[in-house]
Amino acid sequence: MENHDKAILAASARHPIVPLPKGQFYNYGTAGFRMKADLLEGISFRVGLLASLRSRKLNGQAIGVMITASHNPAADNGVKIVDPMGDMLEQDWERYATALVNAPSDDELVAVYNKLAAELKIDLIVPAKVIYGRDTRPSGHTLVTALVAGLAATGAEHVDYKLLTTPQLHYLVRATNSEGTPLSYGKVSEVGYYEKLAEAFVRALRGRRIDGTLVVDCANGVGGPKLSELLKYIPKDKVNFDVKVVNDDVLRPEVLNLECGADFVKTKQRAPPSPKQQPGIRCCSLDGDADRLIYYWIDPESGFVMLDGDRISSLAASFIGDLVESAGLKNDLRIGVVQTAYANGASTTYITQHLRLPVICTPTGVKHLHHVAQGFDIGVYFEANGHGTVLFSPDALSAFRNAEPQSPAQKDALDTLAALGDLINQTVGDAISDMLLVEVILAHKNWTLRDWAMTYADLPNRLVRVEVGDKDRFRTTDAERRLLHPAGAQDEIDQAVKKYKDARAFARASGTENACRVYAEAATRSEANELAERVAHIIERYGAQ
Ligand code: G16
Repeated sequence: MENHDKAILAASARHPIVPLPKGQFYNYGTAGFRMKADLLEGISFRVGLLASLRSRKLNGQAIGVMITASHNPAADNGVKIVDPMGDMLEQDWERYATALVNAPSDDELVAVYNKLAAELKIDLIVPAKVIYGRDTRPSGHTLVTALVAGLAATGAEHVDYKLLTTPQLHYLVRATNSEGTPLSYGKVSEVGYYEKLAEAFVRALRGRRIDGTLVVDCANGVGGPKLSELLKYIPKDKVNFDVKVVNDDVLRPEVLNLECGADFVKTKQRAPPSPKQQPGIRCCSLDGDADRLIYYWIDPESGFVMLDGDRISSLAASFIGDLVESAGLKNDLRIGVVQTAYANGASTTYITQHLRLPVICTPTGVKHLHHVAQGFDIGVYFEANGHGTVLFSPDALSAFRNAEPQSPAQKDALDTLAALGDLINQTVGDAISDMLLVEVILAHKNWTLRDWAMTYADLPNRLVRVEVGDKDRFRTTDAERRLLHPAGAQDEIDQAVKKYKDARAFARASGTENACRVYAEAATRSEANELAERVAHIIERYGAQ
């Protein structure tokens, strides 16, 4: 067995872990390790050790590491691991990551590393390969240096893809591991990603026109330059795609996600103040690492109107459901929708009663939704915050390609479905790919955003962030819809909800910030606001105990 002990000890001393107060631990959460960037150097080093182990355990398949804090403020950063098919790290391994990162000294770190290798029967001689990228946060440089030190100490081959959106890294991991196989996911390069999306976009449009200008707010994050790059690959002679990229300043780190981006739009329920948009213009916002997408426009009569992840989900499910029917595959393929507790009740009713599709609710975090969506032939999953995608099973993809069309209409539907299979990122929610999908659907339906918004009326809702001493005291059950701890809090929430018509509320600990989140919906806006405030006070009170 190869011994990495000396190299790990030496490198760990250069990238030490910051000790936490007694009784507190680092935790591999919803989106990996995410916190203030100055706590992350030692963690990034240790994630390098874990990624090497994971690659070796999987016979040298490439593992991805993404350095990003996505929608969080500029001072935060994060490190998360991507599995070989481009999906999130297998859940069991989150525990191993947590164990390595919390080892209290360099010696104990080496002991945990060797213990994991022995317990998991990992041959440390097998080659390991890790590929990585980062968003535009300046702290990313230090974290990459620490990560590389961890990879070098364990003798892992590593490839630096530099600045990437999170979904681009997921794409590259899958492309790397499928290269040269019949299931090749695309060329192993950033250019390969653009070429694949641009080609599938043209094919999916099938000559339809895209109306008007689309303004894309890029949260001053990595999505800005990457979207501008993608647009170069969309042939102007074939597609009239008029995109105005805004909030794409990646030179001033402090403006990242500041008063712009998908999280701002969703939580504040208003358009970014800058640049000011003209009424009627079709707009959308990405988040800091371009994995979330929210559409909106300023209506001359009703003001700001938002089309969030639930809307994208129901739009995609209805369009793909119709295509499957036209393609004559309705009885062969099971379509389902996956949501979280944040899904607007009106969207769930629309999907189950109008589209007549099954809906499954999971805890927050795309890793949960992704897993459940894989149980369908066509699994549509989106969080209300705009994070999601559509997964096609191998059977579905082969049916799109190989079914014998009985009419030109069937052929058209099959060809469109096959194009969607390439357009939609199959590894993870991808704001840029999802945006192209929405544009394709609107063009096919010849719809404006107003037509899209008319499909159902959202229940008024409100999201509130509540600062608490220790968010981990708040534990939930029933897909995060009910609090188990602290005792008594859920009873008080139930009492508050009873006071309002058609109301629902829940509270949960954030997986990405040290805070709790409260969601409330009710028959009117003022009632939704009032209920959210009441529940927030309950949480504040229990949080202070
Ligand atoms: C991450 C996850 C999302 C999840 C979000 C929840 O988003 O990838 O699936 O919805 O965290 O955050 P919280 O637990 O704080 O409510 P992102 O875009 O920040 O990576």
